[in-house]
Amino acid sequence: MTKTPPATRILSGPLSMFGAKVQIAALEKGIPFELTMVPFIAGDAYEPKHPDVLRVNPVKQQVPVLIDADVALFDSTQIFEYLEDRYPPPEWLALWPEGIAERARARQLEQKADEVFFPNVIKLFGLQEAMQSAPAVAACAACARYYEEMEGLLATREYLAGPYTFADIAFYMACVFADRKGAGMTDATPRLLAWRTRVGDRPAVRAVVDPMMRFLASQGRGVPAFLQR
Ligand SMILES: N[C@@H](CCC(=O)N[C@@H](CS)C(=O)NCC(=O)O)C(=O)O
Repeated sequence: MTKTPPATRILSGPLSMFGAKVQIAALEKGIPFELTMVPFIAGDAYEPKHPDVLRVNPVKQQVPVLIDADVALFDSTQIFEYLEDRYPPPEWLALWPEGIAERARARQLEQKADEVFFPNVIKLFGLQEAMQSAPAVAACAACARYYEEMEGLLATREYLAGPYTFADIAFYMACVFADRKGAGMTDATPRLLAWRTRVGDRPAVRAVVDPMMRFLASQGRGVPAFLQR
């Protein structure tokens, strides 16, 4: 008997935090998908470029890429929007909250995780040998300030935007990479630490993050202490 391949394809990378976002969201929603991990070489580069990545994302040449029949998309945030439209609640798990204002706030938090918090972590990628340098110290301080801001949100709710949403997925993955690069959260933000455990214990999150950590370990690279199980 021939097996019908899932309609949806996701192209990600073994250490792609943006790809992991999409994988987690698809698993949370229970969407059947076929995963292609693009080649990864030492030096944190995805080479050679996969032909489908070049076709769908020719300028940026980045993962994740999602292909679903005649829809082909790049950018994790754009893919989140598509997944919620294509697999809407109540049949599929809602990953945006109900209510226009709540959804807008959740979208903003999702975007801030990628565009406000994560750029500090990207700076640290190139400063691993100079963590005492002024730019590294400034990037770590910016991460700490962002953690404090999220700690404030969690005073009144379990997840960043109320219910569990794409915003939590995005920020969780950004936090994993921040920790890897020396800007992890501390006891100064206990609610955020509890949030990290809450999100990290979700089966969909573990199903993506655990193999990623195994990959890191297989390469002799450090695994964040909170993910050493
Ligand atoms: N804004 C994009 C960022 C995607 C991105 O930076 N992808 C990285 C991997 S995490 C990549 O493919 N890098 C390979 C390269 O730039 O050559 C998104 O949200 O998907």
